[in-house]
Amino acid sequence: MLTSTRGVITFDKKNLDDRTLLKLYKSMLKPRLIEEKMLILLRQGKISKWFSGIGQEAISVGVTLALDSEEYILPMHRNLGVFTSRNIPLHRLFSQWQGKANGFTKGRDRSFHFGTQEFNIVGMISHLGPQLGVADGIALASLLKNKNQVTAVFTGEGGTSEGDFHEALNVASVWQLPVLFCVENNGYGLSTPTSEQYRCKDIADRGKGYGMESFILDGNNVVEVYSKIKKLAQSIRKRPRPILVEFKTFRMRGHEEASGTKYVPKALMQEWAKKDPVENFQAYLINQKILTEKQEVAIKEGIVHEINENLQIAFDEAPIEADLTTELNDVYKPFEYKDVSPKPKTEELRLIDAISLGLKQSMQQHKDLVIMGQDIAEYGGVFKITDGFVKEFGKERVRNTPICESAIVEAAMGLSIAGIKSVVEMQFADFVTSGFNPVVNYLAKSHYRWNQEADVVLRMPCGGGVAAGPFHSQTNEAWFTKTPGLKVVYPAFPYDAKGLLATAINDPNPVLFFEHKALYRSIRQDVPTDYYTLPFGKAALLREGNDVTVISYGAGVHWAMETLDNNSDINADVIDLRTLQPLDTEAIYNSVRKTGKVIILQEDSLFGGIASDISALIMENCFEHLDAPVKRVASLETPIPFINQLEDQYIAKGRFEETLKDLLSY
Ligand SMILES: Cc1ncc(C[n+]2csc(CCOP(=O)(O)OP(=O)(O)O)c2C)c(N)n1
Ligand SMILES: [Mg+2]
Repeated sequence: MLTSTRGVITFDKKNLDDRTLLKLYKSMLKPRLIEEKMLILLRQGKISKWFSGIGQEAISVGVTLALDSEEYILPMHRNLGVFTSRNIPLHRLFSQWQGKANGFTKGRDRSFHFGTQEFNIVGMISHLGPQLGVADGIALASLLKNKNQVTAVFTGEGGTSEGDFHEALNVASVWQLPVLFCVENNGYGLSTPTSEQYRCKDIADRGKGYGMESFILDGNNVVEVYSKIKKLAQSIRKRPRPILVEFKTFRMRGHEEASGTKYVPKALMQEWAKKDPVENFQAYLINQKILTEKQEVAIKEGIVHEINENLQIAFDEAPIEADLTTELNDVYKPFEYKDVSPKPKTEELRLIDAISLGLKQSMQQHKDLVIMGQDIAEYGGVFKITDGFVKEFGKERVRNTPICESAIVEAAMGLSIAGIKSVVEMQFADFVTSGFNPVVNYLAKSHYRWNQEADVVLRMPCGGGVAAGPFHSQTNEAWFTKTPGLKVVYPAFPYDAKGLLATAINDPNPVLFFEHKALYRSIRQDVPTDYYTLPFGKAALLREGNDVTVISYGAGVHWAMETLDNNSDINADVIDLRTLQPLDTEAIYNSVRKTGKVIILQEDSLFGGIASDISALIMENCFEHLDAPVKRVASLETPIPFINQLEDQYIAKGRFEETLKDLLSY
């Protein structure tokens, strides 16, 4: 109902000209009218779900128009106005919501869960908070490339309770990143009112708590939003730093349309209805004679026409056909492996030195590669892998991080969005749990969802045998091998580690690179001194024999070799997998078809580990060649204990020899 001429919001247009004011108005009207149409289509069963931003348009529109179009915006589910203000052709939005090919996700993700580099928009994932850290990464890229750009990221007040919010604010503040944190406080998070969400007066206060400036704006006043954000953005471009803005507003409809608003007090709804951002601004423009009733009708008709025309295009578009090859091919970004052969000159290196040298040479190869991690700069990392790196590459590229695993993984994603490769050192692989969500949901799914690579390597110092207890000894590769979209590398030797790390960094996909702590200083090998690469998905056949196939990776490879050294009568093929995803199934099958017996040795506890999947694959693909059941040897189904005698009992190593002999006597 856009006919009222009396408003309750006071607009102070300051030096804004009429053209700008009209643009603000039209830009708010468009998402409003699209939404009104969507509500009709929803009732007709033509779209499946709708998250309404009615009543909050001034925020999306004001912020978007205040920024330059090359500046990234990371919107939420109520920010249709961000998309329309960036002038995305409407039929593409409609196709997106109908799961069609002209959308942005090939039908793979719904509603506003998409990004588009073409329009510098990075949409949310359902988990709400992660994009706050992603914004940090994009802003860091802006800083490193001296672009003087602002990155704006949105969250609801509900999302501010998530750890991601706090980590992202902290990192942005410590690193003085040019991020505009936009909190839309609309009174509710699903059915939860603010009184049950947080206990400070204003969320803006939280910005202060993290050492950044913060402001409170009337989120229903588009002139206030636009003018203030424009000023803040200019200021941030000049002097990069994060700023938090809390927009006071209200959610006028249900969380999503099906869930209703029964729990919202009527009086509150009525009070906020009077503050409708579109109606109030329209009344103001008409009162000020900036907009005539006739113009208003024409503007509205124009937008309705555009909506209908574009809807028709989207409805006419053929539905997506499920194509298996396309689906499987899009999980990873295609990567053309470039072989750099090792040169003859070698030096004897421990595993730790090989990784350190490999990382250093990749820093030299990729001039903008950034590494991030706790204590990795001057201190050199807890294992000293990055010792001396700051001196050679500087603190901009070798970044100490606060203890914020989530935000740092997210920041790495943001760097990738902005075209910068990164390596993140988990201090211990165990601590990846604190950044688990962005790894398995953001990095892993990004290319499949919207064609955006996550060019990130996570270094994972892992493994037992070091008497370090349940939280410094785990080997948690199975959490990641089961997640499509991630690659998993697990070398057992210095030579492999160096070449595979180079490839992991060259590969634009997210790679988890496992480094066994017990091997760091115990395994030595002659390693080519210069830079070289090794391919993923190629296992190493370490020994050849016809009695049995032994399959392992990481420390397990060394346990198996030791056992075979002590049993020279056993002739075994020994396969070191080297990478678990991709997995060299050909090497496995070829060997099993030859020997007919196979034992898989894994350091992790048994159930759900990769040994189980390898066993299943062998059963399915080599059944006729098997002379005995496939054997798995793994650690106990307990957490990994601290004291040596318990750890020795826990670890698979002690059970390998006996099981191998059982198998051979089958
Ligand atoms: C990690 C996570 N927990 C819960 C949800 C379910 N959920 C989706 S939106 C939402 C409410 C969000 O509230 P707020 O951040 O205030 O945004 P608003 O919907 O009010 O715009 C909830 C609980 C989710 N998507 N992700
Ligand atoms: Mg909310």
